[in-house]
Amino acid sequence: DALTALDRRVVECRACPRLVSWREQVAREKRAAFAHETYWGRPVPGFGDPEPTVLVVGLAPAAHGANRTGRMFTGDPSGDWLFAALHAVGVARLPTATSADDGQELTGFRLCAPVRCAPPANKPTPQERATCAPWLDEELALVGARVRAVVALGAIGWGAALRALGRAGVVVPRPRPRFGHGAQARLDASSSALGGAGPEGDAVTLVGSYHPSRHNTATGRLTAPMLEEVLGRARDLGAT
Ligand code: DU
Ligand code: SF4
Repeated sequence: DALTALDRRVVECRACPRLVSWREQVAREKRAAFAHETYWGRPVPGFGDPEPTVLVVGLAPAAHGANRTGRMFTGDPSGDWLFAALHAVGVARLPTATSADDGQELTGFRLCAPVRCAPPANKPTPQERATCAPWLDEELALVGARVRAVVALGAIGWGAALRALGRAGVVVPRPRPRFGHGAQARLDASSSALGGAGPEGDAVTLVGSYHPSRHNTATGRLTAPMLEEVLGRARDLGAT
């Protein structure tokens, strides 16, 4: 199908020289704990429901997480938190995500990233973000028809999600809605292929969460109940 065809093209992408060389270097050198594993070392496609009502937008694959396992948020501490919370709110089949063939499945939810290759220091350049944006646009065009909520993980995910929604024809107000944990912005989607008409009209609601990176979870800035509250809210928005 069209989504499979898109994934097949995404994983062949070599448009960003710095990221191609980094993702492949990490895959060669590995981390001691994964010394005997074959790293994916390529772009990571979206994962989850092919007809989602909720999209979760992160930042980029982790060098030893998705860049190792080949599946979004799979095999790193951020993903451990995210999948546990997705399971807690009833949309993930399993509470863990360890490898691309672990049997994990999402219902109603889909995970995607505005940058699809692992960047050095988790920091893509503005040019790399611009180069990768069309992949997210294509994915949104294919899977967006039922999307009622978008969860942005972190301020960068929030900005990337707003820009992608804007490109898809969703109305992004000025000044732009501000990121915060639990922040919520209802955006008019009547001029876009996203959203579909809910009881209160054609809209997509953007919801912010602190990113479940170790920096946030280890310091207690983000707790499991905080993440579950946001994901549960998005699940309920998706059901309207
Ligand atoms: O081939 P497929 O059944 O469409 O699944 C591809 C891939 O996506 C598989 O790893 C499960 C996942 N997935 C999911 O998480 N949620 C769905 O509703 C459908 C598929
Ligand atoms: Fe291609 Fe995106 Fe990877 Fe750049 S980051 S090489 S555009 S998949």
